[in-house]
Amino acid sequence: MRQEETMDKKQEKTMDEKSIDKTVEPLLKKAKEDGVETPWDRLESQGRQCKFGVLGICCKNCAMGPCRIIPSGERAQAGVCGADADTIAARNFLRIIAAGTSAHSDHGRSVVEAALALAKGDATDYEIKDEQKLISMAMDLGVNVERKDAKEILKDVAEACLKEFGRQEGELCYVKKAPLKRQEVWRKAGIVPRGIDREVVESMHRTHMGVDHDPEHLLLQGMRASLADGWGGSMIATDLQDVIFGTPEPVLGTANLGTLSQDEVNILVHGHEPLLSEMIVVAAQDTELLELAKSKGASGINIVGTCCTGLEILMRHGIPIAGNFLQQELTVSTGALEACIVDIQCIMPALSNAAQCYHTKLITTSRIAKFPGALHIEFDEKHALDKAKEIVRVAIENFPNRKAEKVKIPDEKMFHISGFSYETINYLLGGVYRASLKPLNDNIIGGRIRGVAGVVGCNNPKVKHDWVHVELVKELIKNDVCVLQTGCSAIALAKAGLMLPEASQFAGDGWREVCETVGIPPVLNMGSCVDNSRILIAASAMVKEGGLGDDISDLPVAGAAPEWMSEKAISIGQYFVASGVFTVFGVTWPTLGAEKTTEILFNRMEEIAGGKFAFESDPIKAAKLMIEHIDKKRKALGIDKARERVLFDMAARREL
Ligand code: BF8
Repeated sequence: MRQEETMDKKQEKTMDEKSIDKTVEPLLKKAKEDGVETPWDRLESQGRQCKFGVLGICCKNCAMGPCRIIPSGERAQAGVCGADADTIAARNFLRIIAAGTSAHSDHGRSVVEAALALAKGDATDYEIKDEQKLISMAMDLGVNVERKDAKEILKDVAEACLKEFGRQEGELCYVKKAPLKRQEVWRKAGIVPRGIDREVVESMHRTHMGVDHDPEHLLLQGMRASLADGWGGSMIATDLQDVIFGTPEPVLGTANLGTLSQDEVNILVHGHEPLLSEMIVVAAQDTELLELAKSKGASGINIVGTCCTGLEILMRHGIPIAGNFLQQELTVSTGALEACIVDIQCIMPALSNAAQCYHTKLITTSRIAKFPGALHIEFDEKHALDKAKEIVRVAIENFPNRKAEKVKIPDEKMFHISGFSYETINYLLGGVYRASLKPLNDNIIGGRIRGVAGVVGCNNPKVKHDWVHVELVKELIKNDVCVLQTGCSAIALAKAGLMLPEASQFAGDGWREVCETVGIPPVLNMGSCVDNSRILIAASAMVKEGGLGDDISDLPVAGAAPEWMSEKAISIGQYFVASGVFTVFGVTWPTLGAEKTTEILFNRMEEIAGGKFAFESDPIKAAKLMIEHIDKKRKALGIDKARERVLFDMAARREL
């Protein structure tokens, strides 16, 4: 369905149009009976949504407005200040990126602060789990490691990271992790980020009334701000989380609401930062708390996650993932949650009302995020485990309040293999001593693998929950495309069973042979949304490995966010595009009312940065766009000849 059709339609959906997840229908019915509203209900009660907002051509940046441009051209062609549709849409787009960048990067800053506290001996519940990664961070940040112990190095690394946020001039250190040619592209376009905070502040300044009005100039700043996210805040978050909590390795996990327990204390962790959830995992194994749970009639403590906080503890500990973004209120509606612990981002304000319909305690924990009606227990990294125990205790004490007649836990539970960090993929392909992406490149050149796609992002009740993700990914793997995933998209595919090695039966012959030989699933879960930085590093490593050009924009790769909803998704999409990757968005596109601005994003950006956006809401058509792009790049590399079909004998397998 095209954007114009979705825009003109009231958002009423039959149950079949709402989700492919079998837990959704029964729990939507239960939620209704219990008086809980869900995003699907609220979308319906919105009626027709604002046409100007959907097209990106309304402006409320000053009190002469709000202004809107009438697309038919009969009336207003400019806001009161004279800004036309293109200026308004470009300004709005830049503000979206600034918000997304700040969310990822402020998360990164919290991790840096915790790391600094650990290094100074003030956060004694954390430890350094990956010293090798710490050393490699030190190298990238120009930190001298000689004659220093790990904590001293961590202190200097954390302080160097803090400088990346406040840097006023020059370039972010991590820019140098990109291929040399990519760095030159950015320098030539004038979009190398200086400091993370500076790019966000400048974006807000430029979009204030009466400052920057040239759409291309505004969108160049959008690229710069987004690069401060992908190659700055997000990458710092991923790297330091790996240092403190360990770099993920393959782990067997379970997904969906069947992971909730009938007879244990159920605790849901939701949000993005793993600083507290890591400690909740530790607290749940505390003997005293387990005894307390038993004394309250529970057989144990069951931690489950949702969204990116859930992915963080899934990737490192195999903690079950109960669902993705659109399932958060449904998880509460099971009536089986003793506590829903939230930190930051992607948490529906409506959770507060949902929790009040049951015995569930909604517990907010972040200094910057409070919800009316929730219990606030503020997290503090200096007393991390004590805080986690306090929160788990509240959940346990709440167990006797669970009402059996209000509990409905669906059976759906799917196994999956997750934990594919960049380092792990390197190791799986090349072994301990020769860890490298060479086998990946060789198989792309040889044609068994057609290319690589990053499929990421959210859910959105405007489209059938999980369906767009699953259909898009199935089409890609069927066409021999290796799929890397993060965020709620990864959770969708885990629930659908595509993250098991046996799912390689759904892949084309070439990608299936490689998956079977290496023993990996055809769809690889790389983690949370800040972990999209792992995909940037993998793409850079593919370039450095050789044989596939000398820039990310030469690679046969593409990206997609088919069910996106958040500003962070646009920021991610923009840093992929600015890094040279063709990236397709579904659902809706926020500049379609502005022809010139859309033209810059969908075409001109390719001339500037080698990547561009596209909008396609149909998953099969989106997959075809990505495959066409991959084939175009294969042709440019001269590897588009008929792709060989070789049956592997043992010698060939050993070589691979
Ligand atoms: O950062 S995919 S709904 S949970 S924004 Fe949010 Fe979107 Fe899920 Fe994680 Ni990412």
